[in-house]
Amino acid sequence: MTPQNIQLIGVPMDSGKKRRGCLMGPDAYRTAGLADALRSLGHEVADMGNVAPGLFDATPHPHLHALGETIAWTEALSAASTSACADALPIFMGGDHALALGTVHGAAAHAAAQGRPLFVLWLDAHTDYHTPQSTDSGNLHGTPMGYLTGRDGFDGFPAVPHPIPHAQIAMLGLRSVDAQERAALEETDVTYIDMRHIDEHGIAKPLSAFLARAAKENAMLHVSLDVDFLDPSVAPAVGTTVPGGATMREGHLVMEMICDSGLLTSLDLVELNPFLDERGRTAQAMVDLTASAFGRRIFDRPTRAYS
Ligand code: 6HN
Ligand code: MN
Ligand code: MN
Ligand code: MN
Repeated sequence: MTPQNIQLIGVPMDSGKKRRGCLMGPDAYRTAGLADALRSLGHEVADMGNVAPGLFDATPHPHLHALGETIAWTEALSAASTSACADALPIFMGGDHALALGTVHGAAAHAAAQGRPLFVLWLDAHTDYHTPQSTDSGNLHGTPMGYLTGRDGFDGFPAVPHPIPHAQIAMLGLRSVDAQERAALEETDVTYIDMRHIDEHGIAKPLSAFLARAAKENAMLHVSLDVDFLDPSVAPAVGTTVPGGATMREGHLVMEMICDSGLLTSLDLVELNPFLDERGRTAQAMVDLTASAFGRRIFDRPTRAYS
């Protein structure tokens, strides 16, 4: 992989759900050595410190958890993402998945200014396609895909002038989809690849088709990696564990293929809750996956054909 200019941006955002702990995520990635892992692969890496939200109205909403704080984060992150995308390849060290409300919003503005489409790869057990009206939990980390595709109902949030067309989105690793999300998504041409599909066909085929489509359109690619994409047996440090997830090798293969595509322009690492970790193993797993996306290889040349 050609050397990249990477900015690490800490996002200690914890407002997207009630259970606390994701605010410790950025420091867990720093402690696990993310910057040095990327430098050892030949990249230039700058740790830009943490983003903070502006002042916000903390009046409780009857249904939505921490609405005012989440809106303030979205505004701050959108601006931070647009400017980081102009200078470098940003890695947003979360923080919960509500941070994608802002990071993808900002990346979409940057892509639009470049006249290029933005493709989004959502690696998650969940689709996160709720609106503030459809969510049962009131946890806004379940809504970024709904917001970014331009669904109605996000009053108070920044307008979405560049909604991501569903055809430019792939969701991979799905195994926990609420009824309202399923009904809405089935009306769209989003690419959803659930665990059953992965079991039957493998993870490589549907992913390479999506990446080929992005390459053909000269797209920018935002990847949003939720810890719960992985099976909880290898990544326990997440509040929303769902059994039956991707193996560590499936995770690496996805990241290696992203690297080979040369398409990656921004990355979120989300939902790590260090309070729930076991001796840092989940933080380490996320660092290792990130390294695979930036060129870490078992061997540099492919295995020779047998016989
Ligand atoms: N995540 N669908 C559930 C909800 O509360 O709306 C779970 C959301 C999980 C959020 O994956 O970042
Ligand atoms: Mn998620
Ligand atoms: Mn999830
Ligand atoms: Mn829900």
